[in-house]
Amino acid sequence: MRRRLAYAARGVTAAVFGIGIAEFLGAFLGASSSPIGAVGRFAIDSAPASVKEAAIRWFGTGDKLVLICGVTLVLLALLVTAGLLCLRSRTAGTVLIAVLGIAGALAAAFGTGAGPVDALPSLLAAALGAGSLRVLTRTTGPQAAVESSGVQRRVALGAFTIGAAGLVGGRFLGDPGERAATALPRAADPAPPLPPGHRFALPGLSPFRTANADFYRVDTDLALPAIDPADWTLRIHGAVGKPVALSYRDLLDRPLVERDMTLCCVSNEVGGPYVSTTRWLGVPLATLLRETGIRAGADQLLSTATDGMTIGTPTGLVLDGREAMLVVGMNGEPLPRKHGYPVRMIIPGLYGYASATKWLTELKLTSFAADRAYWVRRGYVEQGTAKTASRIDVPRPFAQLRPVPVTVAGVAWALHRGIEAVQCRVDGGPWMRAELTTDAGPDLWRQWRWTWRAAPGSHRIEVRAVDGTGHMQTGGRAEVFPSGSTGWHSVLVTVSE
Ligand SMILES: Nc1nc2c(c(=O)[nH]1)N[C@H]1C(S)=C(S)[C@@H](COP(=O)(O)O)O[C@H]1N2
Ligand SMILES: [Mo]
Repeated sequence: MRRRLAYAARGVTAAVFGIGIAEFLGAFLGASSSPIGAVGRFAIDSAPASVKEAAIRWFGTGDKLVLICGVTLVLLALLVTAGLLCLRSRTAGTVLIAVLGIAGALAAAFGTGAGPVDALPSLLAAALGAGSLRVLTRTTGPQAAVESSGVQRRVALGAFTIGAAGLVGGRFLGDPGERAATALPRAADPAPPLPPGHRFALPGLSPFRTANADFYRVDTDLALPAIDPADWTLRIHGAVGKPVALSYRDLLDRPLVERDMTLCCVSNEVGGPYVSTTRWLGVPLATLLRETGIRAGADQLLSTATDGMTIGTPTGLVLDGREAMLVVGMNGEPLPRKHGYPVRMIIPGLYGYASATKWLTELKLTSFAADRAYWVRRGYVEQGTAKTASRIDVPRPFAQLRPVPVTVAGVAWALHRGIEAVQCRVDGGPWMRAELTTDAGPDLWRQWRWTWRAAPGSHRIEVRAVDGTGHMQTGGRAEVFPSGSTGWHSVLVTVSE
């Protein structure tokens, strides 16, 4: 038994040694070369849309942590197996470790946004892991004699320590922290003042403007891209008369506009949290695109990010007069890293997967027939128009209430169409008109509240909204895939004396 344990531990030690050194060196090559990150990334990119939705639904923004833990557990099991295999055949154990490393290298090389160089750390991990496993399990020759003397155990401990230090060091080096404080120019065209009465201040109700730290985050990245704005360029090419390359400075030198807008995610379930509102600062995108001379037939604006994400937006919508922007600032600060620093896109009216490219580097004028974006290849619809939605923030689900007038409140949004009315009902009764905050524009959500004379018992409160074009939010339930969820949000509460 002790011998088996020792061999299992050697399998793990050899791999920690190899992966640790590789992760450390990989930190100098960039995020996509991390062997563990590469396998995680591969899992994310190849998982069917349904699995991803389930992961988001069950784990929310913690889905990535769960993924990393899962990959690590599977890896540990395989390494223990490699160690145990060495009891029978050292060659078999070594081969297993090498095969794992090569699989990591393939995942790294072919991952979204990666290239052949990214395979190097995993190949190194394979070589170091396999080599050290052979040394650690040597039972003949000079090492065999000292096996019992503890020398080999010390060698193993040393290898483990070096590997662990590499892992920690690699993490540290690979993550440069929050972006450097860049002072952004003032907007030439500041956000119009929000009308009086544009918000309610109620405990539990989502604030009209979301703090940057609370703004929802959805992306496919395990490690946040780290981009130095000094090295950043945006290429605009494809079906244009005059391709251009712009630096961060070029963007900041243009007249900046500031607009308040709500953004939401196609993965948001009915009543879900993936919707937020902020004050965006950026460059008007339509003007910039027109300067390049867009050619006929370019019905898709395909944007690419450093993480390899591709997002396709209907060109016509970008140019139809809505406030499409290349964003550099959020709520009076430079964009935070997790929201796309240094530059992202925002186009009112569309879900994030069809408009809100973070860590943007490339804009290509093309057609929907010629190019398919990341989520479209995975079955989501090309035209990612955001659907009308409304949410009850208070009371919370399963709240215990007293039979007094209760304030029911929440938010409603229909991006770029605006909200005209919100209605509530209890236990399937008649719909009652909720009170709305003053309309601050069609690109923004509206808060609403309604006073309910709560009677004892268990009750279901429901909400629905009418958009600015007069269309009632549909009560028919639809799943997130392939074009966004629909249905009325409801909460169950209990009222007792
Ligand atoms: N580069 C990149 N941009 C991206 C994504 C991504 O995975 N990578 N996710 C998109 C999706 S699905 C949404 S909903 C929004 C979310 O933006 P946020 O995280 O700033 O809220 O970013 C979009 N832009
Ligand atoms: Mo999204």
